[in-house]
Amino acid sequence: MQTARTRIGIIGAGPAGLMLSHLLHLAGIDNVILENRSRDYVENRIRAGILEYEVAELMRQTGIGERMDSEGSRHDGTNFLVDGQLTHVDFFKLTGKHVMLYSQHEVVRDLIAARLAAHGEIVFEAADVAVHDFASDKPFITYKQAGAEHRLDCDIIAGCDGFHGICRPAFPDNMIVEYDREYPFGWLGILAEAPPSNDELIYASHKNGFALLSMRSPTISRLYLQSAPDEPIENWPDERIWEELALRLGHDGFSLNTGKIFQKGVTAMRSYVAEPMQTGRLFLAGDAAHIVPPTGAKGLNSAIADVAILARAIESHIKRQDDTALTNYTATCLRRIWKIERFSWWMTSMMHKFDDHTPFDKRMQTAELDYIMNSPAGQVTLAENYVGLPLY
Ligand code: RFL
Ligand code: PHB
Repeated sequence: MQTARTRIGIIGAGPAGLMLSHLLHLAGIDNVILENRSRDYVENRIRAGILEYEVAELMRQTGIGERMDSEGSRHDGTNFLVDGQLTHVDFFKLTGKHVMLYSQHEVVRDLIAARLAAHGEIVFEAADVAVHDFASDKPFITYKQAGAEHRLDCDIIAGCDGFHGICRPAFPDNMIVEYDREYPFGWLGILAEAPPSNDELIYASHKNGFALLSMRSPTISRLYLQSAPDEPIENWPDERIWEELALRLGHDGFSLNTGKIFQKGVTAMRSYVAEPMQTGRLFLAGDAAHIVPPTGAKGLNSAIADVAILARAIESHIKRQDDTALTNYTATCLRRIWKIERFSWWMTSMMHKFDDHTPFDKRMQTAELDYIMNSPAGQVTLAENYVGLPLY
């Protein structure tokens, strides 16, 4: 067994683990990341696209915003298409803030590059990662790499290992209360070699179901269609996808650019929160503790918000021997998280087709959309949440 020591052992090199490592490094706190996948895998995992205003600002302020500002694009608003009627919601006018369109895997690449340039340690392809003795003040992590067994001693373990990780299941039996909702639909997402058909996103509510037009670059479109949650991908040959996108996104003056589809996948939709997010010296952050349906574009952003809070709390513990913020970590995060859960659930409920809706439910949904799209107060509510609530 090879042994090593660090202050903070971080499990997972997704946005949460990498940003935590970066923030701790800037605060002068030694840390190591253990990731079970390869660097190539995490740098090419296609997921989110929208960064909230304060998340983008955090990237700029911590020296990793350069590529985001040159290769990403600033979006001052977004569009909602409801039964063929287009409404533009101007975030900048309503809130003074914008969002950035910049792929999650680019954020991951920037963070990995920054950590490695600063001689940070990321152990990729770490197998059988397990957490131990976190009820004491001497926790440790064991893992295997290239056949050799390792032990990493630390002061604190950060479980940034996503929804299917090992940290949440390591909590004592019956300690975690789970709040969960599964939606009766999924999103079929594609990447296509097609110039975006619009300069800003279009969220569409159509009688056939939801659709979303997004993009990754001037030549790549990212598009989504509401589908069954367990839809076999064979049910969706390319022609059917383009036909349905053209139908659901269609409106006056719009024409859908098509092209070669080079990535296709179905994502199930759920809302989930685990409480508490900490036990002893083990702290969860990001998808390890909570999941949202992607309609509000919040998953990546709330992972970053958690670790911004956790990094400050760890700094106060290590530099000032003040444990107040660490003790309050769950409560501080959950106040924000439940608002994000509410917004994501609300956007999902408002924009999707529900097969079990009664005629009354359907009219409630229509009235809500009509109100939000046509009331300045309704639009401010939407815009304020979409650009992001304050990080702290
Ligand atoms: P991640 O990104 O899942 O990273 C967890 C990392 O932990 C590793 N891991 C382990 N490592 C060691 N040992 C183990 N036993 C391990 N088990 C797991 C994993 O390999 C991985 O590298 O979680 P994190 O960091 O909390 O980040 C969360 C975000 O990835 C997620 O919330 C977003 O992608 C969600 N999401 C969106 N979020 C947004 O903010 N805006 C969006 O526009 C948006 N769109 C989306 C999305 C997610 C989607 N999918 C596919 C789920 C669109 C889609 C389609
Ligand atoms: C994306 O570009 O992948 C994207 C954008 C907005 C969302 C979800 C996903 O709400």
